[in-house]
Order: sequence, then C-alpha cells, then structure tokens
Amino acid sequence: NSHAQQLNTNSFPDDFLFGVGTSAYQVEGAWNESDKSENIWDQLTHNYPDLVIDGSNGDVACDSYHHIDDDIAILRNLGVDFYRFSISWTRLLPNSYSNVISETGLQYYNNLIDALLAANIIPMVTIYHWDLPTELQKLGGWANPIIADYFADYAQVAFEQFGDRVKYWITLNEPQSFCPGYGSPNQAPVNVAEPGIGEYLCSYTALKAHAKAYHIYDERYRSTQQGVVGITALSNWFEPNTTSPEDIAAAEIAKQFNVGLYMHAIFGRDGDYPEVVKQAVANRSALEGFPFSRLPELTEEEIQYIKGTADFFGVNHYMTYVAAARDPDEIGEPSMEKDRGVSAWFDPSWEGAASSWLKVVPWGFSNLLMTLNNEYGYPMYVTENGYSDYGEIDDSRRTNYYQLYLSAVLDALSNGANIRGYTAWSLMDNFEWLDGFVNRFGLYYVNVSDPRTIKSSGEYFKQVIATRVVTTTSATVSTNGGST
Ligand code: GBH
Repeated sequence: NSHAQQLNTNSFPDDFLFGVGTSAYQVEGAWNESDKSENIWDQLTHNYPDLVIDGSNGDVACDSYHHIDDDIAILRNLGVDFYRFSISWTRLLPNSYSNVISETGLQYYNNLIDALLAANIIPMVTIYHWDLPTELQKLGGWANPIIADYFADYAQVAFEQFGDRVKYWITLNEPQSFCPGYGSPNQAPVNVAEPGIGEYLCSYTALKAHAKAYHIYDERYRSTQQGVVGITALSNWFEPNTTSPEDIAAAEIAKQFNVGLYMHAIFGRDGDYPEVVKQAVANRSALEGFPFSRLPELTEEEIQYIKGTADFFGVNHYMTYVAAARDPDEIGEPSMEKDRGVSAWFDPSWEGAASSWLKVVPWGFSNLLMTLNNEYGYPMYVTENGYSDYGEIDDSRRTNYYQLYLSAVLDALSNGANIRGYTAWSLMDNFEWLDGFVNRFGLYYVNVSDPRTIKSSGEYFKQVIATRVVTTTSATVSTNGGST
C-alpha cells in the first residue's frame, strides 16, 4: 500500500531492473575480423584520426570480441539483472543487407547471448548504436529515407536470429546524437554537412526506420517471442533561466528540439512532430526563401504508422542546461540551432566531470523523468546514465554521482513515475567516440592488455544492486539549484 511505499522511499521496487551498458564499436574491437566490413566509425577513426582527441580508434577497444568470458565475469561480479550491448551491423551483415548473414558474426552474438543467459543475465540489445555500414553512407546514410527499409531488414535478421532469447530490444540509440552528424563535417559521417537540412532528413528516416522495425516485430515475432521493443532518446533537462514566460517558453522549445523532434511522433498523444518544432522550422525556412519547410512533413498515413510504435521509452540522461529566450538570429545560412533560437548553458556553479558537457545536476534528472512520465506516459527504462573522469580506480566523484542520480530516480519513482530499470554507463572504460580513451565512464578500468579492474564506484553499484538501497553515507549533497 502507499503507506508502506512511503516508508521505503530509499529502496527500489523488487521488480526494478539494474544493468550496465556498452556499445559494439566502443568495446568489441576486432574491427576487420573475419568478414566484418567497414562502418562510418571505422572510416572516421582511420581516415580522420585528428578528429579524435588522442587519435585513437576502436580497432581493438576493450577487445570484447575475444573476451566474452571476461565480460561475463565482471557482469556476474556486479550482480546485474541485465546487460545492454549493441550489435554491429557490418559484423552481422557484411554486405549491409540481409542477403548475406555472417557465420562468424552470428556465432559471436549467439555466444554472448548464451553466456549471458547461462549467467542469469538478461540481454538488452540495441540494434543500432551509431556504426552505420559505410556502403549505406555512400547512398546518403540516414539522410536517405530508403535506409529505413534497410535498417528494418537488418532489425528483422536480429529478431529472427536472436529473438528466441532476447526479450528487450532498443531499435536506435540517440538519434539526437547521430543525426547532427549530417549537419556537421567533423562528426560521423565525416564530410557530410548540410546544416539545417541533413539533421531533419535523418530524424525523418530514423522515425520511419524505428516504426518499420517495430511493425515487423509486432506482425511476425511478438506473439511467439513475447519481447518488448523501444527506442532510446538523449534526454536533456532544460531549466528556465527565470520565471518569465519567455524563458519558460524557451526551455520548452529546447526540450522539444531535443526529445520531441525525435520522439513525439512515436510517444506523443497525437503523434507527428511537436507543433513548436514544425512552426519554428517552417517559419525560418520561409524567411530563408525555401519553398517548403526544411523539416520533412509527415503525411497522415505516416503519422498513424509511426504513432505508438514502442513498448517503452529509453532514457539516456547526461545533461541539464539553463535555457533562456534570445532574439532571433539574422536570416542567412540555415541551421538547427537558429531554428531552435534558444540560449542554453551550464551554470558555472555545477560540478563538472572530465567531459566538458557533463555536469552534476541530479535535480535536473528527477525533473526530466517526471516530465517524460507526464508528457508521454510510457514505461521508462533509464538506458544510460554515468560520469566521466580520467580512469582513476578510486573514483569517489563517480560514486557520489551514482548516489545522487540513483536518488533522483527514487524521487521520481516515489512521485509516481513509471520507471522499470536503470542502466549505468558504462560497464567498463571504452572508446569514448571523439574523446578517444581520454574521458572514461567505466565501473571497471580497462587497459586492453591487463585484466579488467573494478573501481570503487563498481563496488558501490554492486552494493546498490544487492541491497536495492541507495546508501547516502559519504555523498556530497548537491544543492537544489532550481527545481521546478
Ligand atoms: C552517450 O551519448 C552515448 O550513447 C554513449 O555511446 C557514450 O559513450 C556516452 O554518451 C558518453 O559520452 O562536445 O558539446 O559537441 C551522450 C550524448 C552526444 C553527449 C554528443 C556529448 C557532444 C557534445 N553525447 N555530445 S559537444
């Protein structure tokens, strides 16, 4: 009853799931093992190493491809309920297409999944975590809507091959993060930059790709496999700078350009893109002389096809910003940032991490979770949350971070948010994209030639999982900088 729950607000419900996450390019290595072909991250790191802080790449990474047993051992030691990992598209489908399924790729994921199940760990599988086949990028990648069909084709192979054992599927990881690559020359895919156009084409294709995969699952696999299919959003919190209506509206617009643009069509009660986003892009497009909005229009048929295509909302959370209204930019070259037209920054009083974009603002997390709960009303899994440093074994700031952020989850739970699980990012230090191996998120320290080494935060997370309680003994309590 509710009274009993209130007495227990610092402990998680019995059926709440704890896990840790990684992604294929960040941990697997074995980039050209067997018949695996090249993806856009192989291409970026090999041909443009200067874009990565330390010039490193994922050729070997944590060498998880050759260390299934070691990865299982550390997952067991933590006592996690589930492990979130991703499939490498070009390892499974070396041609990009389902006409050829790699025997060795299949074997690797079968071995990993079987080893997890034998260890009593639930596999939670991300189908796409940013490593698009280079061959598909040659066709335009996510800027070409036909890629939605090829993604769905790939997803179908994953369901078909692994769905007897995998019951948690995440179609796409953070379109918010991979779509900006189509508006900037310095991110994957490198040298593709159509700002204010590419990002929106990508968001459109991503929606169609996700929806198609979901329908395939629904029609062909759900009744026999009985799993769930969701999608993961990079979910930021934007706190209005002041209580002025302008700043409150600015924070709302920023939220809709972050989560709404990519998720409202799926989770929003009426589907489609958020009205504020449609209007903002259409207005500037017209002023810039475009004959139609740079944001592709969803037809009524597409709106209905995409709406409701998820069993859960995956929340990746790292960032809280302060948001304020600002004067519109002058009309010139299009950009998504100008379409949004909001100023956003980090409050200088917030504690930082190794990553310049990561601050410790736990109240932003609880506000975000409540807002997502109220706005969409779907079951939520936190599919990533974590803290970067430079790889210290005695990582007290990361432990502190988990104490604060897990408490924020408990706050949201006690306020009625429907949160089913939490994933710490990351199981282990790994190839941190453009931050190379410099900024590290692991509960385990990894230097590929040494055994994986647990950090003090790993010991802490292990204790949380075992007790289902967030102990706050040594936590530095962050002051509430402006909870709404
Ligand atoms: C997640 O993205 C990823 O899903 C995961 O693979 C990654 O390891 C993890 O974060 C930690 O980074 O430098 O100002 O241009 C988080 C979203 C998107 C946050 C890109 C940083 C760059 C900001 N990230 N963003 S900036």
